[in-house]
Amino acid sequence: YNTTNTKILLIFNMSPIKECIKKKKVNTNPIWIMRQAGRYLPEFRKIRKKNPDFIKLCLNKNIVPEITLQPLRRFDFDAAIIFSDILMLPYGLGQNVKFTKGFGPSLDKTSIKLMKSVNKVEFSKRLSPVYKSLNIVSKDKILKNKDLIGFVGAPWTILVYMQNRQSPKKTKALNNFSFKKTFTQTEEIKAIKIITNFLKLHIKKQVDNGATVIQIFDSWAELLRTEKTREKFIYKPNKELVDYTKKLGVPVICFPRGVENYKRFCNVVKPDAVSIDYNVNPKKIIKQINIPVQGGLNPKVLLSDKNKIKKEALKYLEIFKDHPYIFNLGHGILPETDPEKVKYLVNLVKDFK
Ligand code: 1CP
Repeated sequence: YNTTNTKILLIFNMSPIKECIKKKKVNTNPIWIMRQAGRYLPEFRKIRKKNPDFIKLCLNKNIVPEITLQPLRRFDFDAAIIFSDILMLPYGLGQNVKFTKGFGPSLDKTSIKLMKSVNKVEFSKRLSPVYKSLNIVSKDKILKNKDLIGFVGAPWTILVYMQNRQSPKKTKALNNFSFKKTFTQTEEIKAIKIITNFLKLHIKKQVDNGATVIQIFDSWAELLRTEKTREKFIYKPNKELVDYTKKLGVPVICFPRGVENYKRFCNVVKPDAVSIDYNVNPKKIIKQINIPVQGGLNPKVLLSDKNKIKKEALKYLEIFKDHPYIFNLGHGILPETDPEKVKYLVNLVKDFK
């Protein structure tokens, strides 16, 4: 083969998600689901029961590849997402993280001094099992013509967990999210810089070990209520990571959950695709942005009957009929979801013409 032939072959073999993101192809209807490897699957719960320490589980390269592939053994998803967590970053930066049932994450106290004391070699070493797991998964035949998604939390969301040391859900008062501050304003800027640099390393390591798409989760973008603070903590840091990932030659999807201004986010950050949350009006967004869109369907819909699932899923498929669209939910799948309903949804999406 000469290089031209090889290139043709590569284009021919492009995965459905890449055809959508890179070639802006419509009606290929790729699908994967946020938190697709997790508690709604009995085969996951069985493993989880025997592995009470969640961080340790994420660092177990003998188990993580199998958990990552569990959903693909059941459903015709177009991607696997590495079983890990956005909070592996604070862990890599020396801040211990614990998960308790019914409470969620608890993080030890950190400081700029502690964060500065960790170098890249140490960080990579602490997280090396994650990269090893990606490497193992990337070689699995089940991923033929499918993607392997690596991910990170965005700097703002990571900063929130590092300072608040628990979920902002737990510190919510009178409908206003409040969160604890560990850092002064000057320190916050320093912390964001350190976090961003290590997120780049974390992205690079995931790509080097076989991730073919990167998703950036800014799950707590909604905590910032002014454009001025969003510029500083949401748009700018996301853009830096998007630019970096693009340079690595890998498509990057952003999920700025609850960001008020998706249009502005896309114009400034320019991700290859944007994942929308369930509060976004799909009809409106399609008029505002011209990049490929992912997601939107409320995860609660999967708790209802098949007729309702069909109606709601078709709504998204119809609206995005002429727009590059990756089917997904508007947030993570709920643990109480019946896997049969997921099967029903996947078949519905795949059969949609
Ligand atoms: O108790 C358990 O069994 C652990 C539950 C669990 C799971 C299955 C947690 C704890 N994390 C995960 C896996 C996970 N987390 C994945 C795996 C890949 C997949 O199948 O999708 C991913 C992508 C994440 C990302 C993640 N973790 C986010 C971003 C997405 C989102 O939900 O907005 C966030 C915010 C976290 C933090 C986190 N980890 C776990 C919990 C319960 C939480 C949320 C805490 C909170 O409410 O703030």
